[in-house]
Amino acid sequence: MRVLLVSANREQIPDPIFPLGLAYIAAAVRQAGHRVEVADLCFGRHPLRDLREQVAVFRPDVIGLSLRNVDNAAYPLTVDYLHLHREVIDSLRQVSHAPIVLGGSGFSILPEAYMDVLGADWGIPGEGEQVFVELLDALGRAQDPSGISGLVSRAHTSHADSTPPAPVVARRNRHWAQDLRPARDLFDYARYVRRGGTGNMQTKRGCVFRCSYCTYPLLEGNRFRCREAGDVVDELEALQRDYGTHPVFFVDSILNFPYGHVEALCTEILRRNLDVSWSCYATPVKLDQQQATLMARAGCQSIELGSDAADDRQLRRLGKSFDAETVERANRYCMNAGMNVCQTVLFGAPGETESSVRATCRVLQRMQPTAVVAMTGVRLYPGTPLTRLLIEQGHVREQDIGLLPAFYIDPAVADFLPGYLQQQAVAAGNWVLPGLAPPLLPSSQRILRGLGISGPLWRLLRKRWMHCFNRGKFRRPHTSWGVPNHNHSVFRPQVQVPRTRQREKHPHS
Ligand code: B12
Ligand code: SF4
Repeated sequence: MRVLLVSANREQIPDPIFPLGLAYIAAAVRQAGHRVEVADLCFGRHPLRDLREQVAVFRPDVIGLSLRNVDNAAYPLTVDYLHLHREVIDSLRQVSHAPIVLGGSGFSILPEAYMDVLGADWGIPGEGEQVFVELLDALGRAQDPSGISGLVSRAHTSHADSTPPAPVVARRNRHWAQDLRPARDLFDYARYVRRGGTGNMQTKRGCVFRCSYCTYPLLEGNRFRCREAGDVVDELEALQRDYGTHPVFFVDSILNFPYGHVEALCTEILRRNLDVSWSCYATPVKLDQQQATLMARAGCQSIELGSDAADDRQLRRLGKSFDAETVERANRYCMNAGMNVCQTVLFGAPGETESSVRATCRVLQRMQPTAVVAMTGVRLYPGTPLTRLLIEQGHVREQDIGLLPAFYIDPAVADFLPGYLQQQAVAAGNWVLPGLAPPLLPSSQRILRGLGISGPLWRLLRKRWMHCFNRGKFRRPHTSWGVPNHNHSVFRPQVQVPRTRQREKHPHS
C-alpha cells in the first residue's frame, strides 16, 4: 500500500522538535513492506499547499496523521492547536479519499474528542507501530479492521471508555525497539538539528511513578520497558556518524530511573569513547553524586530535574516520591558534577498556599540552578489521578476536561501567583514562565541557532548577554503558528480557563 505519514506539528517554541514518534511509525510501516512517504509541515512557507500537491502526486491509499501537541499547556497565555489540526484534515480531504488515521501523544490524550471533532476514519492512541501495521494489513486485504485491539474508529467513539488504552497497548509491545530504528532518512533530521539545536532519541518507554497530574504513564504505560545500553549507543553512534556530531535529547519520561539504566548507558558511551553531548529529563529520586558524576563524564551537559516543588507537603500532594531535601541534594550533585541544571516547578496545584509557594521559592534561590521553568496552574488531562480526584470531589465535571484546555489553580493562591512569580523571575534573571512571559523572542531563537549555538537554550539564561535577547514587549503568546486561545466561555472558580484577551492588555501585571 502507499502510505503517507503527516507530521502536523508546526510549533517552533521552545524549539522545532524532530517528530521521533512518526519516524518510528514510518520505520514499522516500511519494514512491513509498504511504500512510505512523509509530509512534515514544520518548516515550509506554504505547508498546506505543499501537502495538497504531495498528496495529488503520491495518491496514498492510507494517510497517517501525527498530532503531537494539543496546546502549549501554559496558563494564562494558552495556545491551542486544534484549528491547525483541522486545517490539515480539511486540506487532506480536499484532495484525497484515502482513510485518515490519527495518532501521536496529543491525540492519545484525548482520542475520542479528536475523533469526534476532526472526523477521522481511525485512531490509534498510544504507541502505534504494531497497531498501525495491523490496520494496514487488514485494509490491504479488504477486511474489516474494527476488531483490532488498540484501534478506535469514528463509529466506536461514542461508547468507548474515555481512558486511553495506551497502557494496554504498551504491555503488548514489550520489545518495542527490537530491530526498529526511527526512519530519520525520510525526514530532514539535519534541519531540526540546525534549527532546534538538538536531535532526539528514546532509550525506554513508560514511567512507574504516579505524579498526580502527569499523562506520561497513560501515554507510555506504567512499567519501564528499557532498551539494552549497547543498542542505544549503536543508534547514538550511527546518528553522530550520519549527521555529524550534534547534541541529543533523550526523550524518556525520566532517564535516570530505574537505577542502573543510565549507569549502563553512560558506561557504554565511555567504553566506546564517544564524544557526544546530551540532555534529558531526570528525577531527584536516587540521584546521587556517583550517578551525576558518571552522567556528566559520559556527556550529559544539561539535565532537567522534574522536582515540581520544594515544599514537603506540596510534594506529597503532587504524588511525588521524594522530599525537598532530596531535591536540594540532587540539584547540588548535578551542579557539582558540572552539569547545567533546569528545575521545572509547578505552582498552584491543590493545597498550594502562599507559604508553600514561598518555601519552594526560597529553596530555588538557595539551590542556584542554571534555570527554572515555573508553570502557573496545572493543566488537567483526562484520566490522571488529579483529574479523577477533582471529579470525585465535585470540583470539576468530567465533560469539562477535553479539548478546551482547563487549568487548576488553587483559589488560595490564584491572585497571588502571577505577580509573585514575575517578581521572583525578575529578581533571579534565569526563570522561564511559560504562559506569563516567554523566555525568548522567536527571532532571537533563530539568531542564536544561526550562530551555531546548540543544546537547550535555557542553559544560557544566566549569561548577561542573553538578557538583551529577552527585551521586548510580549503582547501575545509567542508561537510562530499557533493562535492565542481566547474563545472560552466557561469559567469555574477553581478551574481556570485562559483569558488571553485580558492578559494582552496587561502583559506584565
Ligand atoms: C521529550 C518531550 C519534549 C522535549 C522534546 C525534546 C526533543 N528534542 O525531542 C521538549 C522539552 C523540548 C518538549 C517541548 C514541548 N512539549 Co513535550 N514532550 C516530550 C515527551 C516527554 C516525549 C515526546 C517523545 O519524543 N516521545 C517519544 C516518541 C517515540 O513517542 P510519540 O511521539 O508519542 O510517538 C508514539 C505515539 O504517539 C504514536 N504516534 C505518533 N505519531 C503517530 C502517527 C500515527 C499515524 C500513529 C498511528 C501513531 C503515532 O506512535 C509513536 C511511536 O510509538 C512528551 C510526553 C510523552 N511521554 O509522550 C511531551 C509532550 C509531547 N509535550 C507536550 C507539550 C505540551 C510540549 C510543549 C508545547 C511545551 C511548551 N509549552 O513548551 C513543547 C512543544 C515543542 C514543539 N516544538 O512541539 C505535551 C503534549 C500534550 C499537550 N498538552 O499538548 C506532552 C504529551 C506532555 C504532556 N503534557 O502530557 N517536549
Ligand atoms: S512527572 Fe515524571 S516521574 Fe512523575 S509520573 Fe510523570 S514522568 Fe513519571
